[in-house]
Amino acid sequence: MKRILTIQDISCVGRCSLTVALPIISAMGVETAVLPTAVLSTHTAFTHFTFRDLTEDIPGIEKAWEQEGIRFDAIYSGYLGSARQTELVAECWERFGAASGAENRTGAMNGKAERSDAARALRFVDPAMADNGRLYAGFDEAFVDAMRRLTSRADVIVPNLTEACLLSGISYRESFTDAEYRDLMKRLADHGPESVILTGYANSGTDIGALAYRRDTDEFFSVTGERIPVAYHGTGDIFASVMVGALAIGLDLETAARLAVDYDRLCIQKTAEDENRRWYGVNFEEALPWLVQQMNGDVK
Ligand code: PXL
Repeated sequence: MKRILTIQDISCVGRCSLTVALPIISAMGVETAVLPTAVLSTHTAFTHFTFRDLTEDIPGIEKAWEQEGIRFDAIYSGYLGSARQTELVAECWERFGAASGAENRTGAMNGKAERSDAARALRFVDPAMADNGRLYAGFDEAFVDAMRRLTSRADVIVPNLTEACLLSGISYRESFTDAEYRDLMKRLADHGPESVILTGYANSGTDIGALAYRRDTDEFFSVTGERIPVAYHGTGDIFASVMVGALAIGLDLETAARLAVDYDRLCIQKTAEDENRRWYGVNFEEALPWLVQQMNGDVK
């Protein structure tokens, strides 16, 4: 069984970060280890919330894992609480993601279905820090710079449009032409990551999904579905979780993106149908049986 380490906060209520990544990646048949970076009462879009930074606990956890010889097949970071924590993610890549043989990575990034056991861990970064043209509460330019440094060393990054603009230095606007999207994606890949997957990509009035770019083949592809005209919090965390789970088991980039787009859409649909829905998060739980079914047959 593959093992992913996910590094992000635990927001006790609000269906995001670890409370989303754990159930989803586990349901995909992948062991999910966690490194919680902070404990919050809810995510930061609520009016009242507590935030306990766990940075001080991380070096001790790392040391104990090192003593145990623990290794991961993929290391996935999401929402991080400080610039220092971006450095700790890179440290985890070195300490728990090293190749068992020579430093090499084959497979998902080269479009092949298999990664050799000797490959180093997949470095997967969701630069969760902004949406709708604005940074989330508590982040500043220094954090954006730190996240840029981290993404430059990643294999795969999954920004939304606001994050992509912040990382590439392009000013945010709601719509881009196809040529502008391509320029944005290439700029991000030029900073380092092998693959860039832009979430919330809308190429027409009716469809929405993801736009992907692979630097090794200089190829773009998009994966979209019909847009459900609602906007819910937490869909980016769901997308990232499915993507990394799928890549960890060796699915190629396009299959992983298709699965993530379709699952996210189903979660949004279930939420829109729910008369008792809450204003935060999506009903990803009700869509889990579909995801498990895909893992048991259709996509493998
Ligand atoms: O969904 C991203 C996310 C994760 N964790 C926390 C957040 C947010 C977005 O607002 O506040 C704490």
